[in-house]
Amino acid sequence: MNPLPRMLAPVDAQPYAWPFDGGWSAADTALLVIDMQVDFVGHGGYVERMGYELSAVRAPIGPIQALLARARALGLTVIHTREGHRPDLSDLPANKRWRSRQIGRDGVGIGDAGPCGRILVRGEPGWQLIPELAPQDGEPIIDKPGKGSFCATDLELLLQLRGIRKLILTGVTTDVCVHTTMREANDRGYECVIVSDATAATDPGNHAAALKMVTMQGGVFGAVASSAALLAAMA
Ligand code: C5J
Repeated sequence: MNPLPRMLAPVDAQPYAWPFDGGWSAADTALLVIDMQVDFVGHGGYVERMGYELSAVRAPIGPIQALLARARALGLTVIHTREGHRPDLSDLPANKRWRSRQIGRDGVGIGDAGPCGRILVRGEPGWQLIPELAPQDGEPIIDKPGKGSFCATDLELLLQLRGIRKLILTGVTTDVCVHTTMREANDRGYECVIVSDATAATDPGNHAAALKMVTMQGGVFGAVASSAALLAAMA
């Protein structure tokens, strides 16, 4: 018989100590690392081509590394996601494509060629996860065509089969893919905590607003905690 998993301490979070019922463990919790791809945080990638400063979106790399090390040591499920499309773009909705071409210097958008290959196309250099946060053997990678990690993927099935009910959210961008995933997860009944310094947006104001939104209405989408608070609870 497997020994019972060690219960971890509640996390100092806002607007309530996470999780609300006090207990979490390596057996019922997964660490999600969302879209830490060259196109979002690397030189020559999609975000840089749109004209954004990379320092904001690269800031979570260190905190995510620290969380990954601790989560792996404790045996938590670690799941990585990648936003991207089939090379024939048959899973790229027209609305997503044309809007992505409106910003940036030259009208180049998702599916078009850039310095890191075709933007957000599976298999291209820009679509790869950054080496600093490379998945370890056995860690699932979810390939998603949308902003949310549950849309048109098998993420929910993987979580259900592992008995996971709680999610720690990290990655980029706070206001787009991380928030969409958190909202999707919350509607499916998962207990979520978003890590304030292990997430980032292209616009720091949007990052702050996205975190604030989580805390309204008593924690309408879950809770917000720092990586230090999570690491303390996992010590
Ligand atoms: C965006 C993402 N921002 N991963 N994708 O288009 O947040």
